[in-house]
Amino acid sequence: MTKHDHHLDEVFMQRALELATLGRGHVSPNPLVGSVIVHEGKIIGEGWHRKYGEAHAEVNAVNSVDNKSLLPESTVYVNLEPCSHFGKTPPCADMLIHHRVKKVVVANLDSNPLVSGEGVKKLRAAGIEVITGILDKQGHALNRAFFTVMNHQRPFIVLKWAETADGFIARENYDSKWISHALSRQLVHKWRTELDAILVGSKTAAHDNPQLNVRDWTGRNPVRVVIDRFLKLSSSLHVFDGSQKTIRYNVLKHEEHPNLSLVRLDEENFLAEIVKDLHRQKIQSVLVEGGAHLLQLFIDAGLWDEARIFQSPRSFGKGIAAPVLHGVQTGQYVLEPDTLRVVTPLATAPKKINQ
Ligand code: AOF
Ligand code: ZN
Repeated sequence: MTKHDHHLDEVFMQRALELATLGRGHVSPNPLVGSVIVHEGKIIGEGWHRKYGEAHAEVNAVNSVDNKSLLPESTVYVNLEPCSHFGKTPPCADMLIHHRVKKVVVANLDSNPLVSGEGVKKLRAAGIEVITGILDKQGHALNRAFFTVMNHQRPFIVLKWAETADGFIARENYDSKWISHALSRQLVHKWRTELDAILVGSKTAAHDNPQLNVRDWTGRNPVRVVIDRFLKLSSSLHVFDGSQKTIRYNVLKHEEHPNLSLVRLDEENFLAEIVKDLHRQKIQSVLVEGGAHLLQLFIDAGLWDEARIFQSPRSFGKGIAAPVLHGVQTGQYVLEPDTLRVVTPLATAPKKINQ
């Protein structure tokens, strides 16, 4: 392969990754997958996995090609290895073999144990040339929630908070309003449309009475998750209004109401039990929105994959200290007048919950 071919492979894979992002907020717990079909250097088809339970990316890309007789001379770019299993849909590898495509270029192997390498094997056995690893880092970053679930059997955990310039997350009376500014708050609403669940502790639920829904962006609401060990929170709080799916974790009882499940868990290792239960409920990603104590519990347990910290120019002088976290800063964004820092854990592998 020439340097020029390799560069073109990257260009088309970049497009496949771009298409994949269009599924964000609609395909969980499936991965984000995009596909581009190229004939003699020209894109003749594109597709992405649009909705959980519906067609996979490659199927949509092939269906978008007008002249199917070009497929045996075409290359299919797809950021995830074509599947080899019968799930909600038949195997994509079989479909590509059926159309006798010439070549398949993949970013990442699918770590779903039902697939893991079998898709590529199937294609090669049918005489189709397969290249893997093109833009694999970008592909892995895009699907980091999916890969976390597959490799660690737990959701991808994002911690989020806003702190003052002097390091406080709230005033002494727990008032945490007026730290971050409008643009930062709007971004949080976008994240709520992208992540499956949003989790808060009982103090935050009681003091802020948050709605934990999406208002300043367009998209679906996340599942609300509230920790309320002894069921002491008032049922009149916004989070229990039944307006969107909500889970209330406690140590006392199980109960089902429309849009509201009370889930009883063992008190021992409560946090790990919560994370395990979210995994059982097929929640692929969770945004932990506070408060300080709960965020620190997640940090101390090593149960986090990314922290998104807004730093405001405001100062409180005194109050409740922001969580303490050691990690690597992987991004910094200016959201006038705030700054957003993205931090990931120092350890390369996130901790796994003991089964
Ligand atoms: C692909 N292309 O676009 C996606 C794939 O239940 P199903 O049939 O939707 O299968 C889900 C699994 O298929 C998912 O866990 C992952 O392993 C793979 N996703 N594969 O070839 C796609 N979304
Ligand atoms: Zn598939």
